[in-house]
Amino acid sequence: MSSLYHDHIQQLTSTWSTAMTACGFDAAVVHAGRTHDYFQDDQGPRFEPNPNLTQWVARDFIGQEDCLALANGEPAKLFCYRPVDYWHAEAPVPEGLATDLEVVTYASLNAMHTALTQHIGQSANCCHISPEPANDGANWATGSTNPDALINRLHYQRAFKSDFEIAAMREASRLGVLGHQAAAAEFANGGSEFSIHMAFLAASGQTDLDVPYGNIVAVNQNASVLHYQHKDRHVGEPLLSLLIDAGARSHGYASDITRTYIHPDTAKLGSHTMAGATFAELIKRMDSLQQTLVSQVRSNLDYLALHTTFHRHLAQLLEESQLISLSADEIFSKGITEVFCPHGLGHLLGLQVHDVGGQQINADGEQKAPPENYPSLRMTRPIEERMVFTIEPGLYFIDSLLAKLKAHGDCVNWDLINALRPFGGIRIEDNVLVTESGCENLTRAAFATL
Ligand SMILES: [Mn+2]
Repeated sequence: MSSLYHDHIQQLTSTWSTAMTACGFDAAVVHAGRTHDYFQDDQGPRFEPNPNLTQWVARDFIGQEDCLALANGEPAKLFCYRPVDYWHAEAPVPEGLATDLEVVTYASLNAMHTALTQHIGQSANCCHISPEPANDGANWATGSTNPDALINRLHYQRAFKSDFEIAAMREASRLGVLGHQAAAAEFANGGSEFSIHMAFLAASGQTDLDVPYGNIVAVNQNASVLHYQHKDRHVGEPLLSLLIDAGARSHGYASDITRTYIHPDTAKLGSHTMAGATFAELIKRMDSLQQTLVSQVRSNLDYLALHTTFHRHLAQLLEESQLISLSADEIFSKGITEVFCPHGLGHLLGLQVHDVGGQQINADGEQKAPPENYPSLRMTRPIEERMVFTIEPGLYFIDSLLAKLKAHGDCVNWDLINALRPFGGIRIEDNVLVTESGCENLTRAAFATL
């Protein structure tokens, strides 16, 4: 990992230099940001450092507000604020890393800013990238703050992963899959959303503060809520289905994985047996549909085209499963598939779970909005080598959206839809790396080896 990290730093140095030069800067100060307490409280949310800094140095190592990096054409120099602190333990240096950056620690912010100011003094035009307002009183904060031209270039480049980043994302996938396997076993065992969540955390080696996004652990009809956030302590009766969307992190890089299961006992439940068999079949069909879409991923393909292909396949599934008694072409052209899946096919993945730049079509910052009928699509730019993104088709029975189908009259099989509502919905989500010849499915590779 350390030689990959070395190469990553070399590439990052070059990418940042090119971007800074293009925008007329010869240096940039990157600020981790600060923690902010809750209203009238001395407690606050977890500290989430500026990802522009995390790209240089592993998130666990930053660990602390107010760290800074100076990028000026050489490997960034890291200024670490490490006050004498008997309340907290010092952030650990991640194994095999942090040797390629010059790291200097300071016990006081004043001393750190003085040293930084001296370094900046050698630059003619320095900007800074910080989550904090420009006028926060820090004496290093001179020049432009978060200049659009530079941020656009950096965000655009973030989509192309270095070998180090890919290795980190493979590890994040492995950890996430360990969690998913334990969660599936806990569900089969009759666990509640809460105990499934805890099983995921334990097996993936994470606390609730480590996960890249809040776990979605949705049993039965809760799976119809796209970002369902609760963790019910009670076991739903009867236990029918589980949709779990949960990931892990390695060196700050995320995995984002979703699986849907039917409970093995559903077949024994008189009233839900028929619908259970149909739902199990729909899961199988969605899983194979998802793999068909992944197999089409290659550079130069438009992600929007793949999203549209998904809706065509979904229309076919709605016809063949007799949920809608129209031809697949009619289902597609009437926009009926959007009722069953209102979210986009996927998004860029990296330091942030919905990583930046998905709708940015060039380094200058030009944006491509999603089409009107797919407003939630986060990824509109063409697919290119070294991108990592998700492919996550869904099929849900969402009451508020199903109500729109009333306008379509007789073609809707309400008996079947009503029987399937208690199962919530289906989402199958993998993380895909675009390669020279096609793509590599990081998630399925991890499932296959564990
Ligand atoms: Mn996702």
